[in-house]
Amino acid sequence: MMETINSSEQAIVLEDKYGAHNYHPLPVVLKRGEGVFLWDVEGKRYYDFLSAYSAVNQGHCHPRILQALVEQAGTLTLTSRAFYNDVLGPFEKYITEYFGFDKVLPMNTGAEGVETALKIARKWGYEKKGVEAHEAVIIVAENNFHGRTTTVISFSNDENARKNFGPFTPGFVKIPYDDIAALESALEDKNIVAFLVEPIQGEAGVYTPAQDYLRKAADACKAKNVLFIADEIQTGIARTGSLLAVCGNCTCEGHCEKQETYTQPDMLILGKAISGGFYPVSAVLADNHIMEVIKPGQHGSTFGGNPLGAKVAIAALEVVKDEKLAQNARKLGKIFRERMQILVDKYKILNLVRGKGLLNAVVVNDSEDSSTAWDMCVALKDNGLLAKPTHGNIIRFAPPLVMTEEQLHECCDIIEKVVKAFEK
Ligand code: IF1
Repeated sequence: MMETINSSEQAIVLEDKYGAHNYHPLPVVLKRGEGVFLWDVEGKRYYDFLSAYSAVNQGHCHPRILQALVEQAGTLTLTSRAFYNDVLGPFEKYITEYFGFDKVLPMNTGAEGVETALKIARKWGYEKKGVEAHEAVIIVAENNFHGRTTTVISFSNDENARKNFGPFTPGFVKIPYDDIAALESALEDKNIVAFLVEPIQGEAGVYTPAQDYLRKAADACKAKNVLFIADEIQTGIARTGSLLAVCGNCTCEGHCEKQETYTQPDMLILGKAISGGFYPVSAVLADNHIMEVIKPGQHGSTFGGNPLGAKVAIAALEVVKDEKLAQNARKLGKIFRERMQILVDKYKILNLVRGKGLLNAVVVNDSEDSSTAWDMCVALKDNGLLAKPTHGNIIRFAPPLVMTEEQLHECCDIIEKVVKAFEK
């Protein structure tokens, strides 16, 4: 029988006693979510400015996605891929047309999506590019975050994510982010099969590259017959003010402005908000000449492509288009950065604001190891807004994309009140 939680403190004690200590959460215990709001056990309401790391772009408990979940959950949840089901095919058609690719390989977590893309890239390298067996190399960016599996942390440079988890997977080379010359130099190696990159480095602190970086990177890869892989697990699904942070020719019916500097990746990795925070769904999309290297029995997972996740993902993606979330993210993101820039200019405690759409961060004017950013987030919590630092002195601000302009201004007022209180 599950213990009934009557206080936040009680929940924290249980997690501390019975749960692995693999996180250091902000001291708040949430019980309910709706749209941009969260409520704690005591009934206090908060604005959510993390969106479960951009997995709840559509807002908490979106009714349309909930309905899809409930209907399918009462019909058929899981068959495994040993058999067909009547939802996966329609989902695969819907998502490949939605993003403009021939095929999709459905998985569950983001890290599984990244691992899947790495395996496809290596196999493509051996079977299509003619790279020597076991010699394939994949280029990644310094300060990347692509998940927490052993292979993925093998190419991380975050010591906290790597320490004592070795031995690590070989076959990766790191280059500076947003540096085309470094990429072109690395591409000289004939064993390179792919370049895996985040269009904006989220966990590193919301680093937005030069406007033409992704286009030039894709062109450099193409020139060397190397796959350009975009990890849009955090930046995708309208978060940065367009359907994808990297792709300009998605089939979104003008949902987002097509810009010259964007380009279609060879492989696209999606996760998080692809299912609106209801159910783990990830996906790797690619055209036939790449995806055809995967033959029956060579890759998969028990839940990958299950009818429940597929139905939820269709509803979650429909909401993005029907509610024009990319356009709202673009509009509100601009207002947010303008409001934050006023604070940066006015208060010494803030160094800068950066981001795209509603994926933004402010850099606090204190050392990386100071507790200032954390303390500010605790103060924000006390004032009804939930956000969390990424690294050290950087606070990420990423509300659900369904926020209204009025709500955004109210949140900016809360942030200003806290920043002012921390001004020395
Ligand atoms: C945690 C942040 C971290 C991701 C990108 C793959 C994955 C993620 C670009 C893996 C996941 C999550 C993981 C979560 C905190 C959060 C995160 F960047 F979003 F803030 F850690 F860096 N590619 N990001 O952002 O997807 O396997 O988690 O579904 O691990 O603490 P996942």
